[in-house]
Amino acid sequence: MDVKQLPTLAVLSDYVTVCELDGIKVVRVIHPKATATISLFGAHVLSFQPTGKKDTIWMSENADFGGSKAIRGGIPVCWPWFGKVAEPSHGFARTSEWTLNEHRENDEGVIISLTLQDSAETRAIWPHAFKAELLVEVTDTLDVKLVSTNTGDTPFQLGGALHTYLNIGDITTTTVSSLGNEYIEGGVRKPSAGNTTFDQEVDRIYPHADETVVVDDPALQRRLNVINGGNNGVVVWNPWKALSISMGDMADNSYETMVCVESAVHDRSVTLNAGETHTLSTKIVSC
Ligand code: TA6
Repeated sequence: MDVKQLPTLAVLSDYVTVCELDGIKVVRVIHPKATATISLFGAHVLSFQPTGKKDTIWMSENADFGGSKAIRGGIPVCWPWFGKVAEPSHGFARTSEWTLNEHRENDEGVIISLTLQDSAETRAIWPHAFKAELLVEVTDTLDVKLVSTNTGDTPFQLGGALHTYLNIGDITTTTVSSLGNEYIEGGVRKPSAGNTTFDQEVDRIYPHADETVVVDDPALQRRLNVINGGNNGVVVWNPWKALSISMGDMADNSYETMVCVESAVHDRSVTLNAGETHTLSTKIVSC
């Protein structure tokens, strides 16, 4: 996506504008350190490119930006749960309209804050009072923090994921490592050597991954360090060929250039008492 070509709706500062992309509003950051776009629909980071380097984030060429369906690619905010444990799958945050709360900037970069609060619509799906804030720091690295607060007076259980789609040169030569000695696949725990390569669909939760997970991508001649916090697992996903073909919003061969490395609370195991806050984070460093 050429972010510079998107039609401008409002200029907020030297580095930040609001633009239009099909049916959605997008915060666009063009800063000497990096460019990025973040959709208000879903608080979804759509793109991030450090200056002089290749795109860090993968976006499907067939992604739907109509504003009713979750966007394929970028960093979907799966919240307040991860996966299919309830409806909708991966929670309602990624298909909700968020509010642009604040933007701050200096020579080092830009911070964008987006918020979502409970409403009649969210309470019909999940009967809790909350505030969620997504803080996106755009500098020569991308730092995303999802801050969840219980604004009600009864506890709730929380899960979720920052479901990052990383842009890679070739899945068949990519290695993801520092993943710990075990993974969960289809509900079954299996031993792990701590790294994985790809020659078929991979959809795994690594509950003992290191804080920094490493993605080696010889085809693009780079390494991505993914530094996670507030999580109890790292999800690694590549849909491979058959699943890509079955998904209308992915091109048939697009699995070849993406891998998801997700900072996740995979099992709704965070208890948030009244007034408490939890932060889930991921930071991506391109080396
Ligand atoms: O994070 C991996 C996963 O949960 C997979 O099981 C796969 O279905 C993927 O997310 C995408 O989910 P989505 O609902 O966006 O199609």
